[in-house]
Amino acid sequence: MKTYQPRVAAIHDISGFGKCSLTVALPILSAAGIETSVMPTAVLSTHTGGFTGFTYRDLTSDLVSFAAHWKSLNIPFDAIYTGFLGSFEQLNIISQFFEDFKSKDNLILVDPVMADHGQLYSLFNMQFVKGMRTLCEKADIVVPNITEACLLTDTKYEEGPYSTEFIEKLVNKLVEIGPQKVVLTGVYFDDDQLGATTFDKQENKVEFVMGEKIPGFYHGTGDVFASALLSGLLNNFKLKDATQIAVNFTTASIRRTYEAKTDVRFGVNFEQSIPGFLKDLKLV
Ligand code: PXL
Repeated sequence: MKTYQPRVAAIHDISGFGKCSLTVALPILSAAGIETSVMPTAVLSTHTGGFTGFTYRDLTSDLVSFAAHWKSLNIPFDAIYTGFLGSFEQLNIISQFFEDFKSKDNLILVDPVMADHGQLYSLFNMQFVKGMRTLCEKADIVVPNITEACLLTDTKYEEGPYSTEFIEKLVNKLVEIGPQKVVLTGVYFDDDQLGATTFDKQENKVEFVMGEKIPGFYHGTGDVFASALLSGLLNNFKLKDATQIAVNFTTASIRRTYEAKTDVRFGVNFEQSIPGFLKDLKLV
């Protein structure tokens, strides 16, 4: 029987409706056998992608007291996983959190949530992008989409299909920021397949991990993907294999949502893809 249980600090907002951030990260990591502590960065009634009139409660000041309390308890984390941050000031607070909770062999995963489809989310500006780049310097692994990668590396955004040259240049520029590993999402070279590109500085190797490309733009898929990727890594899969597991899980969740003709703002049906995900993780 496996007795060691990895523990993650998940630092994201909680959006009440529209499956993303903590309402996605928590169930996925838990299903993968990982103990998940949460530090909510903001509370919203829905995510900000396509809904109007959402409520927004910024929890910046709570982060400082959360971190101080956790520090006093000396809680060890196997990974620190950040996503949507609620304000510019949170970048500094999280950076300090990394300093306080970094250990010899834990993993800092930064998903630089701030943009998609060539556009910054409504709450962010270029000052935030600069701050996010500084935060990425401290990460072991970053998981941006193409828009975020372009913003972080001062690259002109392009619509796909992409050339391998464009993608390879982008992952090389991302690694220059500082992380040892990069997983770039939303990569496609034709209309049939979509997936991710991985780059590991130590192995100096770019890999392409593809799945089925399903029509439409689905909300929250970046969070589903990053949570599944981290689940794979903490279950001791290598970067490429963990990425394949995350691509399979995200693709299966999108396919169910597409078949059901669900409003794309409502998030994807990842819940009913969990059995296949656990098989891929060799947990069942
Ligand atoms: O899934 C990314 C995300 C997370 N949190 C909030 C968002 C978004 C994307 O729009 O609005 C609040």
